[in-house]
Amino acid sequence: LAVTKVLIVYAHQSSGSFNAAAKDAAVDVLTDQSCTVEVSDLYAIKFKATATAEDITGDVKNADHFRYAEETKLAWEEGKLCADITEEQRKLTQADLIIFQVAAWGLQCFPMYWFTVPAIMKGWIDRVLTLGYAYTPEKRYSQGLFKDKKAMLSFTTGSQESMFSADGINGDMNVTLWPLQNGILHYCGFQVLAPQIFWAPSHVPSEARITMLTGWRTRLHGVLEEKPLSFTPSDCFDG
Ligand code: FMN
Repeated sequence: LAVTKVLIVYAHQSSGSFNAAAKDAAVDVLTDQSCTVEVSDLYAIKFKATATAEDITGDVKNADHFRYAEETKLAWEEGKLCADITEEQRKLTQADLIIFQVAAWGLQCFPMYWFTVPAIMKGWIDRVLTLGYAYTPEKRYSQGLFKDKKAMLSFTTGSQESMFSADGINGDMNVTLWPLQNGILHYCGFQVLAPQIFWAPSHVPSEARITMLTGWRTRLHGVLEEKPLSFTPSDCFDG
């Protein structure tokens, strides 16, 4: 029997947060469904967010004009990427689903910061999804290297849902998520599942927070069977 491996890339500073509760619920429900779940708790491991020459062990090819993508591609081929990147790439390679609370089955889990992921999670994206390992000019989007993996974003906001509608003050959430879902996840080939958005958990009564978590647990029971989103631009922006 094939075991689904899930990687949760998680970015919140506090174990008392709603994000922590959402991450814990995912670990609980997915483990119950016989998934193997790994969590990369980025603040806990003090994950380095900056893409620098220190990410390569030993000499770089061109120190005068250091080019991160090309140098990390070479380093990946030669097994010279630094240990924290290598460890995250190992988890990602093994995963079928990634949840970006993070994604192979991966989830990412995070509070929305400035319409996108917190810097530490952007650092994970910048440093782990290296050229050669996660994408090449030939292998991207539907031909992407991770086309057999699924990924989804799971995150909280400070805004109410109505503020992220097409005529709300923030504009359409689908537009906001385009760079993350299409430009990063789908670019690397991931089948992207619908995002899990917890609207303004800090501003609702505790019963409403419990209802949100119950809904999340219910969704997680069927999440492995969900159909991915379509990323034809016209599907998202027409109308
Ligand atoms: N909320 C939004 O809805 N949109 C934003 O762009 C946004 N940017 C933020 C930037 C920073 C630096 C901080 C600290 C918060 C921001 N927020 C924004 C609010 C957080 O998303 C919100 O407090 C968090 O999701 C609540 O979840 P938690 O209780 O698990 O921390």
